Amino acid sequence: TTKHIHVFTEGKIGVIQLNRPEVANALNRHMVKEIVEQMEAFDRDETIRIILLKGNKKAFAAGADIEEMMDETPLSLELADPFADWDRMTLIKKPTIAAVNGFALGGGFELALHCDLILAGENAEFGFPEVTLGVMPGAGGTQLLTRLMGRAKALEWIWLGKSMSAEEALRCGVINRVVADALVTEEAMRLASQLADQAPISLRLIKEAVNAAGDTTLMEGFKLERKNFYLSFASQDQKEGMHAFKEKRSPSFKGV
Ligand code: CO8
Repeated sequence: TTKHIHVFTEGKIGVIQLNRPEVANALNRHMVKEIVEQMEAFDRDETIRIILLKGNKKAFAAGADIEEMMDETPLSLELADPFADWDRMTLIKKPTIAAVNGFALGGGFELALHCDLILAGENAEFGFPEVTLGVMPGAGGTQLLTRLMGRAKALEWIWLGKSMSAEEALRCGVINRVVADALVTEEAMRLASQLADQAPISLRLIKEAVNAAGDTTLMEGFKLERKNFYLSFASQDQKEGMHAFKEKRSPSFKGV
């Protein structure tokens, strides 16, 4: 049983809805643990192919819970090691999508950035206000945003603690799509279903290879890509995909 998230499935899509509306979905540690544990459970669940995270109309998540954080000390943080749970997010193998309405700030923005794809409503706001609190992003924000938009822009945004609109985030390559606010969930579910029809093993091997691109030399990246390409030929779905093409029908992928 979960306290701060609401979990449900729709077909092959596993949905995690952040559910602390009274504090704009501010993330306390327990909530982050619940999110990660549910992502891992969906990752292991053979009936689930795509994981979708969403908030509510007002906020995806307005950051780490400031009340919980205010009395921390360097040592209490070192011992609690809150970022160990965030590291677990980077190990999720299935595609993850963040559907963002309203605020995605601080840790909330970082949570979205930990997802593979971000779809946002036109009035969504992304930003790192940590600097205004006398701290800085801690759950990967400086690294993830810089990889997406480059050093100059990332520094400016994070230094000023300013929010960017969904349009700006789209233009800077930080998010994938902007849609009308009222259509965010619907469009995210549509995108998720399209992905759910693709060969799961291909999606998984592609995610690993694309992630390596940000983190390795070109030659190492080519090698990993090639190994994963070979590995895809171990799947029944490779036979199914190619036979379906020959037989002029749509493939039906099983994830094996
Ligand atoms: N933490 C705790 N409570 C919050 C937070 C938060 N991050 N954000 C909002 N709330 C609470 C408010 O205190 C308020 O509570 P109450 O009704 O009891 O006063 C309630 O949510 C509603 O918020 P507002 O009344 O302020 O609503 P507005 O529409 O006026 O404003 C905003 C919404 C703009 C989102 C505003 O609430 C705000 O600026 N919030 C703080 C945003 C922020 O600074 N986030 C960054 C936090 S630092 C961080 O994320 C570090 C990440 C690294 C570690 C991650 C580990 C988990």
